[in-house]
Amino acid sequence: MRILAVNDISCVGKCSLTVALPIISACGVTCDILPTAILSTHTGGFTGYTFRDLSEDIPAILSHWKSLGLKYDIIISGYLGSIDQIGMVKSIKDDFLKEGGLMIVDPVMGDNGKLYAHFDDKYVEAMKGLCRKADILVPNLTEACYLTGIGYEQANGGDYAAVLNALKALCPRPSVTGCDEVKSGKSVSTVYYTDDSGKTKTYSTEKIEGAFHGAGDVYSSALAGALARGVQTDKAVQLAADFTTASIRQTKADGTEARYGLNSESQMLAFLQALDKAAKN
Ligand code: PXL
Repeated sequence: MRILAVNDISCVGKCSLTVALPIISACGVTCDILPTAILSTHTGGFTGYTFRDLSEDIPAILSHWKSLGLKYDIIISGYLGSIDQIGMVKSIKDDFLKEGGLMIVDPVMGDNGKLYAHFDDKYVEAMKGLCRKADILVPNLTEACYLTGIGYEQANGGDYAAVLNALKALCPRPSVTGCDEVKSGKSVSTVYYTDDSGKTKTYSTEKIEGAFHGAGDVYSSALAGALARGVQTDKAVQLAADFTTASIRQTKADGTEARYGLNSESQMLAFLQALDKAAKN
């Protein structure tokens, strides 16, 4: 099994490739990387960060890879620095995904109802085009709202199944993470997802108060690693959600500033043991 992770390198503030590479590799799966940009920190909660867009390097990297005949079982895309890069990822799927392979798109654009710095409505429109090429879509609630045109205030605490259904216009197997079941009075955070037969399902974990940066990256990386190990979607979602929640709990217990990312390292062994039990290969 070979995965390609297309995402940025934020040198500090664990997210993107500094999360995807260790988690996917620890799952026992080869993880090649295509960095989209290099930043001194990610853009959420820091000011004065550096940002080097790597778009100019990507065509030469890809043509070298073509000469090597590289093909991937899974391609997972995350933070893309520009609309041009969205176009590049679409052709990366066409050129490098094996027949029958999985394209996982994490449409990284925002959180807590707002777009991240550098993104606007034009970017959202372009991202919809990439989502149409995804086999599996893993937005958080904010991103799902931007992709469907459903207002965040309306969706938050409301009918999450409706948001998931609206995403099906873009991709056959969408999911939505970070759905807080506030109105039902339960203190849980739920993933709404589509199982292998196309049915809508949910999986809930303890809701831990606070906004934790990089949680989406931990979730999507663990999900990709578990799917690569042959785990069915239901179990892969559970493993990824449990690992993410355990990492958030650890971060809160450590008192680490949320912008520095999740302390998932100490939760990795338990995740891998659970994965090993569930995995077929
Ligand atoms: O984790 C999402 C993310 C990834 N990469 C960069 C970001 C963010 C969120 O702010 O800024 C560069």
